[in-house]
Amino acid sequence: MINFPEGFFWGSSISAEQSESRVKNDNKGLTTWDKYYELEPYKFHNNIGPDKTTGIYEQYISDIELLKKTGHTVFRTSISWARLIPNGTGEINQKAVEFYKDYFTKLKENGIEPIVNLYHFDTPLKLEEEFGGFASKKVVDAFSQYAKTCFELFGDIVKKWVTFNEPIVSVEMGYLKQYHYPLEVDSKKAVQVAYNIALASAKAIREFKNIVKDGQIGIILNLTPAYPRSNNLYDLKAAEIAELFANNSFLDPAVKGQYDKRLIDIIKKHDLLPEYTQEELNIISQNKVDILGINYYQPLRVAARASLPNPDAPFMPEYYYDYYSMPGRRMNPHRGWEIYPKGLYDISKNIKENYNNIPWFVAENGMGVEGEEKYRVDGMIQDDYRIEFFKEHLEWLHKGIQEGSNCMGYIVWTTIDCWSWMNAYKNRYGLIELEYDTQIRRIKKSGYWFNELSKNNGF
Ligand code: BGP
Repeated sequence: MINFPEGFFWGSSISAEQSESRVKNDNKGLTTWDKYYELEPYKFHNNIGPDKTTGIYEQYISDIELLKKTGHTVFRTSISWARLIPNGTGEINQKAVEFYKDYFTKLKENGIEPIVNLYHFDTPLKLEEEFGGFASKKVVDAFSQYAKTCFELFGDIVKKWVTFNEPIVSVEMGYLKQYHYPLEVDSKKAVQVAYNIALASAKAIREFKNIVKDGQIGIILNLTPAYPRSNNLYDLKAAEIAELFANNSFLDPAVKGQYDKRLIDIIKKHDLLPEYTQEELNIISQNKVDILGINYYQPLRVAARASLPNPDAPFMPEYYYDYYSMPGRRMNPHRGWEIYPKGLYDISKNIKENYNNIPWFVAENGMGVEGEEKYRVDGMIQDDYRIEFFKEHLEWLHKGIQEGSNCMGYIVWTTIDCWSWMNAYKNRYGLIELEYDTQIRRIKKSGYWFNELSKNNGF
């Protein structure tokens, strides 16, 4: 039996844009995802866009019953900025206020603590079109105002808050790799957006401290430990730089209140320094996170580059490394991600040794599988592969905790199968199955297993 510390929390994560659905007359504003889907619907798996997703906006009361049946002691979701403030700034949508108040209150009444995130890739379209999204300091201030509104409206109910989910993904996918709107390839802007988001997070934390005196606030980062191909000096150097971009870039400002000098030097060398002021740097250094959420899916394996980079190509972190496909690595073929449970242990050591052992929790960990219907027996999806995936990760996490890591809980991705951006409903991650057309929900074998896990506080 592997036992977790007393008070360890168990739950799952989902996000607003991926789960709520848009309903007639709900007054939700448009997001960048609506725009992207309108422009290029064929880029989304089976042409499914962000309008009809998992229907939580209408079904949250019965969904909370399912959360209870699957052992949730916590549940993480996000507020849709465009639902609450349809234009991103200005008028508040009262229907959204009622919805979120009731949603969060009902969770608590059922013994489930809500962990609420403010931004999960879903910029209100108006702010993107008018100002260029997080590339603009105006949007930094709009975010801080939105955060303040949320703390004032819901801060008496919700006590655990998060400013951003996976900000590096917004930067990479929006400004380097063209998976998220605005689909640009602009390294200078990418750096500006990364800096602006770190600043927006710090400004939101500053608001939080004035309003919610008895809560905690953090940020959720997807950490992908960078492993070198070998002990060759240049492989090691490649991994060091990959680590700086992939992990330190947001960990350092969030937890330490400042950037790593090595990263600044590289950014300077490529003439990519963002616009900043000393006053902003002070805000970042004075408003660090209380807690950290960590999403872990896969490691980042790198090697020294085999060729010289083209000096004229737009800058990418890959200027300094090649991706390395380790022979014999275990893969989740549906998602194309390596499965490496020990990564979670390595993360726990990194946080303990290099980030003051700050209290943290796993905020996402999971396995997306395509075509899960084929595993249905007697009406239930027998997702033993997912249970194995969780167990292996939990074993390594447990080892990290035994060695002193300050991990407070394990939250998986995801609750009910949800809409995964361009992959839409291709890969299913849920503890609970969604029959998309009818919106019927059924608990999977992993959901019942998760209930036992939570009841026993271990397995
Ligand atoms: C994380 C996101 C989630 C979720 C998950 C699964 O990066 O925070 O929103 O989507 O990954 O990944 P995907 O949906 O790309 O398969």
